[in-house]
Amino acid sequence: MTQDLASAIAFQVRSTSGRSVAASTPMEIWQGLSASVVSRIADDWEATDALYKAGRQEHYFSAEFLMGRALLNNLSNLGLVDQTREALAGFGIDLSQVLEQEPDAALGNGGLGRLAACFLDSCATLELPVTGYGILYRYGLFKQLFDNGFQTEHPDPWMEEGYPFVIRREEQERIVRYADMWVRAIPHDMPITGYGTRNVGTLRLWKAEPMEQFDYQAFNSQRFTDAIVERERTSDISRVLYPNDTTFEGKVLRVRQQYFFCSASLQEIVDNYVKHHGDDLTDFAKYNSIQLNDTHPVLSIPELMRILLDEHGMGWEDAWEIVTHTFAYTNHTVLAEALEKWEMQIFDRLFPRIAEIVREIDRRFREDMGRRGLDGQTIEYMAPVSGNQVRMAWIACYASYSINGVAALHTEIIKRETLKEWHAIWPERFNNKTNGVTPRRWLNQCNPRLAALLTEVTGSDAWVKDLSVLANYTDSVDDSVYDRLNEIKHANKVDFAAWVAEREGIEIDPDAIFDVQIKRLHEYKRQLLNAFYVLDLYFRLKDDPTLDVPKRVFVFGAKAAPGYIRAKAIIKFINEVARLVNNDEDINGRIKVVFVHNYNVSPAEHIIPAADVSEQISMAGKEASGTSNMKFMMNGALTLGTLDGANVEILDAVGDENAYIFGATEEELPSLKRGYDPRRYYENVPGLKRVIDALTDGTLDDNGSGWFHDLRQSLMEPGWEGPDVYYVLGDFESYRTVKDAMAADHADARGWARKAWVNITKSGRFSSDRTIRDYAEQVWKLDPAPIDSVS
Ligand code: 26W
Repeated sequence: MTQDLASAIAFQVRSTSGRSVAASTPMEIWQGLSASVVSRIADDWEATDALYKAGRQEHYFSAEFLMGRALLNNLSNLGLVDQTREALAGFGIDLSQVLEQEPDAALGNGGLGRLAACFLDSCATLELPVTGYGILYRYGLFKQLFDNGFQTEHPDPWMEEGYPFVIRREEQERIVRYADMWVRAIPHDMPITGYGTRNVGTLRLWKAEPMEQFDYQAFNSQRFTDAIVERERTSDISRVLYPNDTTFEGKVLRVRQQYFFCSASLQEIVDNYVKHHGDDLTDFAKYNSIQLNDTHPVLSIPELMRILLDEHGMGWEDAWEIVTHTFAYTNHTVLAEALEKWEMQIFDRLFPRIAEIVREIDRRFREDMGRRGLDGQTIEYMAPVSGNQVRMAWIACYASYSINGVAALHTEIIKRETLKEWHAIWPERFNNKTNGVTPRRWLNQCNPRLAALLTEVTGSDAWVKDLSVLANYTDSVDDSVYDRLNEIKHANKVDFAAWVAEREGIEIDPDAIFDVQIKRLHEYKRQLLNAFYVLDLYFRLKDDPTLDVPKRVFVFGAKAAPGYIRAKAIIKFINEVARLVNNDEDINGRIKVVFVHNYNVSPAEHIIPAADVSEQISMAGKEASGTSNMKFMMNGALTLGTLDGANVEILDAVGDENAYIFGATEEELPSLKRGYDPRRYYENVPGLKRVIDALTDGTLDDNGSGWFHDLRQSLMEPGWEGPDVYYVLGDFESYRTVKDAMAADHADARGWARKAWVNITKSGRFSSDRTIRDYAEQVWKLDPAPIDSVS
C-alpha cells in the first residue's frame, strides 16, 4: 500500500517538476502530492456532484471563504497521513516540511469567512448536499509585515505558483451582464472532502474574465492599449478581496463583485433545476435553498426575481413566492458601521433592471406594511429604499424565510434591538444558530498529541466525528490523565517556542504561561485592554522586582483594515510595549510580548495548541459570537472573557469554576455608560494613570505619527459617541483582578489541568457539526445523501 502510494506520489511529482523526487524542491513535492490527492478523489467527487444535483440542495453563498491550507486536511480526511509520511520518508523527505510550503487560501477577512470554511467541512463530513459559492480572488487578504512596529500591507498572490486544489471548469462558464460590460464567469472548483466518508462536496469560486480572448478589431486599429485596458477592467472584478472587516464602504467594484458571484451562481442553480425538473419553476424552492452569509450576497434576491420574471416569464407574485421560500439570512454583527447600504445611483448605472426590481420590492413592501397598519415613520425606517439608499439588510429580512444570529445572546440582541421591527412582524422567522468550529482542523490535525490522548482515553477516534462523546469522560479520568495533559501542553509550547524563534526572532520560555489574543484588530475587541494590562504588569515589576508573579508570554496576532488608523495605532502601541518589555534587563524575561505578524489560519494552527489562556475580552454585546474562543477551548486553554457572544454559552458548558469572567455585562452597560467619566477611573484605579500617560509622556514612541496622542484622546475626551466608547477604562480593574488571579491559579498544575480537561470534554456543542445539523434540520430541511448508498 505504502509502495502504491509512493509510486503514485512519485509519478505526480515527476510530472509537475520534470525531475526525480529526490531532485525536486519541497514546493514541487507539495504540488505533486496535492495533485495525487485530487486524482484519488476524482471519481467520488464526480459521483457526489451527480447525486447532489438530482435532489434537494443547499447553496451557501458567501463573499468570503477563509480556507487556509488544504493538503493536510485532505490527507487526514482520506486517512492517509501516516502512509504519506512513510512514503515521503522513503525519499528522504519530511512531510511536515512539505506541508509548510503550502500558501494559505486567505479568501476571507476573519470570523465570517473562517466560519464558512468550517461549515463546508462539516457539510462534507455529514454527507449533506451543500455547495459553497464565492469568488476566486486573485489576491487574498493582504500579507502583513511590521516596519518599525507599523503595519504595512503587501499583496498575496496565493495561486501564482500553481494550486492543484482548484480545478478550472471552462465549459461551465456563465455570462454576467452589467449595463456597461459583459463578463465571463469561469467556475473554479475546490473539492471538499469529509472525515471518514467518500462524499466529496464542492466549493465553487467564480473568476471574472473578458468576453473575448482579444479584441482584434481594436488591436488592428491603433487602439492596442485600449483593448488591453478593457480586458483588465473585466478581470478587476475578481482581482482582490476587500480587507474591511465590519466597516462598510460603498465602493463600486465591491458591488460589482457581489453581483458577479450572485448572478453566476443563480444562473447555474436555475439551469440545473431546469435540467432535472423541467422548465416550470414552481417547485424551485422545494429543491433549492440558499443561505446568505451576511448581506454581501443579498443582491441574489433581486437577481433571482429577474431570472424568474424576465427569463422564465413568471408573474411577480409567483416569482416572489419562490424567492421568499428560497433565501435564509444570517446576521453576523450588530455594529451599525457594518450595515451595507448602497447608493441607488450605483445600481442604476451598473444594472438598471436590478434597480427597477429593487424599487418594485420597495413599493410593494410599503403597500404591504400600510395594509398591516404600520405607521409612516416605521415604514420609512424599514423600507428597502430610502432617499437614494438601498438597505441590503432590510431586503434580506423582508425576503428571507429564516433570519438567524450566531450565538444565543447575539440572537436576543438582534430580536430586541438591531432587527426589532422585523421581529415584531415576523417573530417566527427568527432563530439562533450558535457558531461552531470543525474539530478536524482545530483539534485532530493541529494538535496530534492531544488527539492521540483523546483516542486513547475514549478507546476510539469516534470523537473526531462526534465530539459530544467526550462529555462522557469529563469526570471519569484520574490524575494520570491530567499529568499527561500537562505534558502535552508543554510539548506543544516547546514546538511553538521554536516556531516563534524562527519566525519572529523572539525567545520564549515554554514554562511561562502563554496568554493569547488572536483575532482581527478592532476597538470593540479591546486588544488595548490586554496591552494596558501588560504595561501595568511591567510597571509593577519595575517598582517591585521582588513581586511574586508567574512568568508570562503575551501573544498577539491581528490585522487591521488598511484604512482603520485607530486600529493601526493599537498595533503600533502593542509593538512598542513589546520593544520596551522584551529588552528591559530588569525584567529579565519574566514578561515577553510576541506580536505574531501576518496572523492567518495556518499560524493559528501553531498558536492555539500551545495556549494556556484564551483572551475573549470584547465589550459585552459587541462580539456576535467569536469562534477562536471555541478553538482554544477544544485545545484546553481556559477562557478569560466577558459575558459576550458565545463566551456566555462556553461558561454555561464548563461551569463557573472552569472559566474566568470579568467586566460589565451587556445588561449593565447602558446605565454604566450614562454619565460615564473615564477620568474617574484614570484618577482612582491604582496604576491606570501611569499606563494611560505612557501613551504621551515619552515612555513609548509613535515616531511622530501622533497616533498615541489620538489613542489617549479617544479614551479620555468626549467624542461624538462619548469618551472611551468600548469601556476600556471602566473594565480595567476587574480585568486585572481576574487575570492576576488566573495566573496565580496556574501554579496548581493539576488543578489547572482539571479545568482544561473540562473545557476539552465539554466542547462538543461548539463543533460545527452540531451547528450544521441544526441548520440542516431546522432551516434547510435537508437530509444526508451518502454516495455509498447509491452504487
Ligand atoms: C462590509 C464590511 C463588512 C465585512 C465583514 C461587514 C461585516 C463583515 C462581517 C459580518 C464581520 C464578521 O466577520 N463578523 C464575525 O462573524 C463571526 C462568525 O459569525 C462571529 O463569530 C464574530 O463575532 C463576528 O464579528
